[in-house]
Amino acid sequence: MSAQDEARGKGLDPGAGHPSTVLADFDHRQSLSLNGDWHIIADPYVAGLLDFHMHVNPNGYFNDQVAAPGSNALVEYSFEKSPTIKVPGDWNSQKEWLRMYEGPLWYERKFDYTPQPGHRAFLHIGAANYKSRMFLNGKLACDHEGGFTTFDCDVTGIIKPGSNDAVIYVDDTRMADGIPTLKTDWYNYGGLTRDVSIITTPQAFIDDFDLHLDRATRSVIEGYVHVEGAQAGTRVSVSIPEARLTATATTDATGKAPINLPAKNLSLWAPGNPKLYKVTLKAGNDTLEDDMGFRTVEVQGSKILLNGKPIVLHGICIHAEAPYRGGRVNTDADVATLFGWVKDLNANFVRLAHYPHDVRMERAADKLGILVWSEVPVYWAVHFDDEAVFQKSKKQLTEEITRDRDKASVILWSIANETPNTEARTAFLTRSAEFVKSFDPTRLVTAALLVRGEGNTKIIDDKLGSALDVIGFNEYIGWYEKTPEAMDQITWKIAFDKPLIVSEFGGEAKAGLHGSEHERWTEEYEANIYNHAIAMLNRIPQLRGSTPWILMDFRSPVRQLPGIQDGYNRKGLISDQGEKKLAFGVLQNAYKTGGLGHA
Ligand code: GCB
Repeated sequence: MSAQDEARGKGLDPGAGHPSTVLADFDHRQSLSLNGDWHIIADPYVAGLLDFHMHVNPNGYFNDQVAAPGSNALVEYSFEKSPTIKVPGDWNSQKEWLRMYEGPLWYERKFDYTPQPGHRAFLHIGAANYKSRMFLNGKLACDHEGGFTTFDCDVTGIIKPGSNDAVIYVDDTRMADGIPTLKTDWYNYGGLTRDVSIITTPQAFIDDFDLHLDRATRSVIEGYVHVEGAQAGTRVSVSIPEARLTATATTDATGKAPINLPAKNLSLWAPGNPKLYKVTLKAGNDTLEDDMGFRTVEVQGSKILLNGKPIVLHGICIHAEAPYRGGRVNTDADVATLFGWVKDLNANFVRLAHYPHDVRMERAADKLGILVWSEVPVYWAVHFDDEAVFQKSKKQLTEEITRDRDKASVILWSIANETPNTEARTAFLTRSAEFVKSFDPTRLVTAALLVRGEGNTKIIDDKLGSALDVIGFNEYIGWYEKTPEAMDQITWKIAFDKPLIVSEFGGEAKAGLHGSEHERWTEEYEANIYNHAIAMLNRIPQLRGSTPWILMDFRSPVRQLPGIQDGYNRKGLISDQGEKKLAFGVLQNAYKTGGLGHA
């Protein structure tokens, strides 16, 4: 049991707890940034929450007590006198003494605020890895679990005019029953890794909407607008001024207004035409704008159709690892660098592995015409036989989809990566797939599966494939097994008449290390893997896409070889310092000539 659970059990958080919400299109809302310096206290013994007999400490750090000058009061901490780090930013990258720290850590900062009458305020957290607890002015605002999904805490009742004091407790202790679980091939960057702000909305406001082109005719925008706090019968409108389109509707008792907007002559969003329209949503006193593309995506037999036409996805995997400086991607500059490389590669697709990324990534993909595979960190051996773990994954999927269903670039929701082929796993992930299809029927469901082998035959017959629209598979011939040349002998047996995406392949190379194409760790060896893999994978007739592993080298505690890895997974086409390796050119050329996958 984590200290947070212990505290919850002891009454700090009785009853149903303090849930958070997710505000759709939050990045177009009026907001006050809380980025900048926050005081921190690392608290491995959870002294800020629990006393010496593990009872909830009513004088916990969330009160941010200060002993009055000259008083003799006993206060054994001081945010004021504690060091600061930057938000957004993980703590490991900012302080040498926190480099390997995993555990609870407190953040504190003050800010001025002027509440607007008839408005609500939300504390917005772009991401807090992994469990977090948000306090404002000494009061608990919300709890959250999940290190990569965005969330918002309603602080309307506790924010005040003038100075406010925010205290946030973040615990990145890895948990067996967490999502992800104990072991991952990426660094467990702890803390407030993305933007933090206060968002202001009217009392009744649009908190969620889904507006998409219908698949059948591609000439109607359908979906709904949800108005939180609205009375039944509230008038809602959706308009696209540039296309002279407006639809109106009224909310039902649940706050939902169904939208049906005939839209015959829209310029459809696609990689060659990343057309975004300004969309204006209104409900009562609330007006919200968004920049949206309209397109359809579907599967027909073993083909993927974008706007009714077959498409080949020339992609690359990306971790949310910031180029050059390390830590998590959380700035426009990080995003521009990554997508600059994606464009240079002649790619039209990215797999945002292995968890939801900063919203800037999807916004940039929308603008640039790059298609997106988005994933939740149901990675490797999570506890598939635990219902509570299923509920956690469902919550992460809900948060991810609620945030990003307004982005045309996102076409695939991935529910898992490289999970063990067991009955419990298949039952769990079949439920996930069903949930995603009901929550967002407009996109496709996928997962990255493992491949099995019999001699030179590679077989894709994992039962989970039946629950997916598109089958992703990872293979590492030439790296974890056999040699690059062995790929020339491989034949494929695929049990499904469905589109396939090779969601990973590759090998490691240290940038600048040269040698023969048979010498592991050299750029030549990695390029050799790519050359043989491309030829081998092209023998799969229903291969509709590829996202080799990976665009850039990234930190990982399981990669220890001194002088070569030094704590980094080196399967990047580019080093963490921006040096392109030979394999980059191999893939760039394949994508230029349409040489990987079939329409
Ligand atoms: C995989 C994982 C990925 C790893 C990669 C590797 O299959 O999905 O997260 O980093 O292999 O390098 O082994």
